[in-house]
Amino acid sequence: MSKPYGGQLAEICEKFRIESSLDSVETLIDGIINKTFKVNFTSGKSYLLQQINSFVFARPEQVMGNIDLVTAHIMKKNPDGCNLHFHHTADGKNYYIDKNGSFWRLRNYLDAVTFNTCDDIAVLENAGRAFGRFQNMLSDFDASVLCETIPGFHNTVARMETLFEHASSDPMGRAAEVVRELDFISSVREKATELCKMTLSGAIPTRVTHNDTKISNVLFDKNTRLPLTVIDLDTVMPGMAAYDFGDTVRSAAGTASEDERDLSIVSLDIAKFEAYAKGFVSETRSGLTKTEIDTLAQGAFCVTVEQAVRFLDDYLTGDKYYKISYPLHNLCRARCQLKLAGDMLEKLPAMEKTVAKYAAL
Ligand code: GN1
Ligand code: MG
Repeated sequence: MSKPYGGQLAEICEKFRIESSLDSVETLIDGIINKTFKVNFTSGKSYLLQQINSFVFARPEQVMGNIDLVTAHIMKKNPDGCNLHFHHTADGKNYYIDKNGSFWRLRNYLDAVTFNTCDDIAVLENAGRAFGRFQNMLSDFDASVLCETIPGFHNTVARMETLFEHASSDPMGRAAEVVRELDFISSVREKATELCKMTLSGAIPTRVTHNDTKISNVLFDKNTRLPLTVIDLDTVMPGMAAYDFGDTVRSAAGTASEDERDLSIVSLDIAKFEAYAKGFVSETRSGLTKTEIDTLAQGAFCVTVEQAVRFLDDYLTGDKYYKISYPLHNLCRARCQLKLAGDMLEKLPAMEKTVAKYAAL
């Protein structure tokens, strides 16, 4: 049995009142923010134990407060579905802070399959349905009860400003390496911040959204490949439907993974885009405004540029936010996202036409 944290994980699991002994622990590579373990008990049951990254989430108890409210809402809407269940400690909290101040949570383990990239068109359409339904389930959720767990999370305007400030203060002496990237970002700055500005002015409504709709955040049935549930509710808070739509396009409708180094193979696959758009738009066309529908495709471009800005900013400021596997990882991620965004810009008219086709059905 592997013993990450020197066996301390058993003690942490006990706090969540699991009535069995810890048998084995598997470290899962799951996302690039939190640490995730599959903990297997002698009873035969498994759970997902996560250590929340408190550099990213300064107030993890607010994240867990939001999750309590959102999971209860979804459970009411979808009582017979496959739902996330976070276990509570003896004092009724859905988290535990250990003696080192680390923040832990434990939920039911769902035996399912996830995709980081995906060539199966049917899976993409189903991912669209899953995130579309998730959006619908939250359409009557009172946004005012949610904490903004990461202020300005999808404020592309502010993220751009921060990037350019860091490019000029250059704390790590890396700005000279990214001149071309900064030039490209400047050239698309207006288009990439347009939806964010429309939301700030009220032209696009603010909704309760997932805000991290990577395709890896949908669980699919191992056999049928139908969507089971949407996971990673850490950033559910007020946001833009177009960014939720767009982030799945960014993560799943490209021809390569998020950190591909061979930029010659990075582009948007229009067939994948169409499959995803079909699923998402079929579920949401009656709930979203015309302006929202009309700007969904642009949302993919905006969120992809924003993601590049975030990776590049992390590179310029010393790689503190995202986990990296090698020194230039964030720079490579940023370059890959910029290549994808550039291709999306060229294909935007076709993408908009595709969305309009499914909106009109
Ligand atoms: C992070 O939670 P995870 O690792 O799937 C990030 C997202 C980014 C994504 C890029 C809280 O997602 O916003 O889009 O990495 N989450 C947070 O892979 O910053
Ligand atoms: Mg996340």
